[in-house]
Amino acid sequence: MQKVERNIAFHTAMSTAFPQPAPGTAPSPGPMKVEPERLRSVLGITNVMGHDSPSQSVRRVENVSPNQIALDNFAFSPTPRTVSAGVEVTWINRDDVPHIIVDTKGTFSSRVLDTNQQYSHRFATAGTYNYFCSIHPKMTGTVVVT
Ligand SMILES: [Cu+2]
Repeated sequence: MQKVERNIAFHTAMSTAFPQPAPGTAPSPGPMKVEPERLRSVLGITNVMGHDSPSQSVRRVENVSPNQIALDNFAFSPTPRTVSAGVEVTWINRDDVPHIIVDTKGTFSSRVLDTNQQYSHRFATAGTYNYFCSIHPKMTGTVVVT
C-alpha cells in the first residue's frame, strides 16, 4: 500500500518472512501455513524503483568532497569539518531556500546563497571557527583548522 501526504510517501508491504493473514480475516496475527507453491503470492516480495527529485525539499545528503560542506535540509554537513591551514572550504546550498553563512567572530560571511550557489573561504590560521546561518540562526556549524 502506498499513500502520499504532501511530500512524504508512506509505503507498507506484506511480511517478507512469514505470511500473515489479511487484516480483519483472522482471530489474531500470526504466521499462516500455506502450500510451498503458494508462498510467493502471500509474501511481500516486489521490485521498488526510486529517483531523486530536485523539487523535493527533503532529500538525502549528497556526498561532498573533502573541503566542501553541504547545506541540506537546514543543516550543515559535515560538521565539524576538519581541514589543514591554508585550505579553501566551499559551502554549497542544496536546499530550496536561501542561506547566509556567517562566522560568529565576524571574520567571514557569504552573500545570500540560493539553491546550488556556493561560497568559499580560505582558512589561513589554525583554530576552531563556529558559524551559523544568519537567516536561520539555529543552523550552526564548525570548521576546525589544524
Ligand atoms: Cu539558513
